Amino acid sequence: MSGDLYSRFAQSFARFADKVFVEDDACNGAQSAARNWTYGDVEREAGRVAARLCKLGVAPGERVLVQTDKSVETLLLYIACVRAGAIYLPLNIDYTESEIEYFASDATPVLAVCRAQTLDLFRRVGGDAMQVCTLGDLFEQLTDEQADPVERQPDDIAAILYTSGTTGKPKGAMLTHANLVSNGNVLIDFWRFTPEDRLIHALPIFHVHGLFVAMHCVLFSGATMIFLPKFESGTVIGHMHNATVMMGVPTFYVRLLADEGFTREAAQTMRLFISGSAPLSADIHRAFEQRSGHRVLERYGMTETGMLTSNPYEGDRRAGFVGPPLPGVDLRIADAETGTVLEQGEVGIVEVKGANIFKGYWQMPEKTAAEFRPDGYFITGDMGFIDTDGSVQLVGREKDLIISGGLNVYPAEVEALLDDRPDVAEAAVIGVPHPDFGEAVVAVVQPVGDFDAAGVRAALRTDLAGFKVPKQIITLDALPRNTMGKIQKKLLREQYAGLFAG
Ligand code: MLC
Ligand code: AMP
Repeated sequence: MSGDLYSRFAQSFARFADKVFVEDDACNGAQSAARNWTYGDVEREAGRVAARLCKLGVAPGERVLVQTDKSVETLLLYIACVRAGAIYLPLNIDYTESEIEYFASDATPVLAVCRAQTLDLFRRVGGDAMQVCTLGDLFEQLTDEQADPVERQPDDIAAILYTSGTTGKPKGAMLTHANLVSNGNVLIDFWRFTPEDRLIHALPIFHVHGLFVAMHCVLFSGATMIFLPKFESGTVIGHMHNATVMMGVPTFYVRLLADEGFTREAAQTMRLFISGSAPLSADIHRAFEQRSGHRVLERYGMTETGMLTSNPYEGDRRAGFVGPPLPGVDLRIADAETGTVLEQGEVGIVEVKGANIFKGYWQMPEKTAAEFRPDGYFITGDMGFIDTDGSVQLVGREKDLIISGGLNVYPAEVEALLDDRPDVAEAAVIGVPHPDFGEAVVAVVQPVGDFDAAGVRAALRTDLAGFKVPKQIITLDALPRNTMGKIQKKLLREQYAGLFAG
């Protein structure tokens, strides 16, 4: 049997044909009304969508750019792309014209599928080589024709997910069929997924967490997914009595705790709460256990690597630790500068190797080479150590990166826009603790002349997705510098650590 991703999906389609795969809440104004989709329904619909993709000229290995709302149709489009052997390229719906323009020109997709309100924008940025249609139109044009699954090699690319960089433009992480199949298989085994599971899916589906970790765990194991348009604590709690697993970013857990409807009784049928994408504070971990009786299972991963470590299913789930490496993952700690492998207990950069590690960055061989050691280990940019029990603790990041509500913001991107402005002499963008988002983006600027912080935030919003726009802009007469003339961000982070406290 082929080792490609669709073949893995097809195993579930065959085994669980009459079982419900997706319970769609559909309160997001998507095309479909609320309904249940069996595995058989999803296979059949994906076959029709794949046939439409072929008619539109999408050939194996070509990119399909997708910026659509969370809906079952978007999920079907993903599965159809995999079936047609195309490369799926999802974008955050919050991305602006300039951001989309970059992705379209870098990835050269043959087809973009978008929302009605951005159709003109996509047509503008796409040029002649890219066909554009809305998700609604795509589904209206379906016929009864089915496309046969296209066989792909394990090393072929199944998806490209863009991640920003500390310098320069976002990079497209090429994820292969083997990457996604191997990580999914490991996770269903490690987290004990069965067809009886019912997962609350409240994450976006344009990131690794919602699209691959959550969705593949359900699809690979024959489980059922309660598909919600977004995280809203009341809705999630309302579904909990009928669910067994939830995956979320730490903000989900903070918001559940802030809702008094979240009680031990509400979580009675749940067997597992999983957190990742950003650090879950030990305080939240403990408060969650006290309230619900459940110890959250924290895991660690990246777009480029899929899931790397996990606290144990059985055994001690340690607050503040991300657990030992998952089966099949080699993880070591090295000196960030020299690459020398460090001893157990020493803090250094986390490096990883395994079948789940991506193939490289799309059309960026130099950047790819720079992020791998000669012996094949990928340099994550996260700092941490391995404890005596083999569990990893992350203590910081070597990369200048802010993670806000599970979304990555690279200060360099925001600083470049601020520095370009005539009313800004210089800017430093930092992450400061935030009770809801974990970290919040804050800009500290040295202004020139009249400075209107609200106006600057509004102007930034035209170029940046909302989550990247600083929650606050602070003005200073001069930014603190070290003797080398470098802005002391550490000092600024300390100085403004209490900005959102209380
Ligand atoms: C939205 N906003 C945010 C934000 N999300 N600001 C900072 N950080 C965020 N994460 C802004 C919006 O632009 C808007 O600003 C305002 O906050 C309210 O928007 P909203 O849409 O109502 O927000 P909300 O629905 O509350 O969303 C917050 C959230 C969401 C935390 C539920 O961001 C979310 O689902 N995050 C999960 C992201 C995720 O899946 N990460 C996984 C990456 S994969 P304004 O100014 O317009 O009002 C990965 C690998 C791994 O990291 O290991 O998993
Ligand atoms: P992304 O590029 O969006 O995939 O984000 C990956 C980054 O998220 C990692 O490099 C880590 O810095 C961070 N991350 C993911 N999971 C965790 C976790 N459990 N604890 C701390 N940081 C995490």
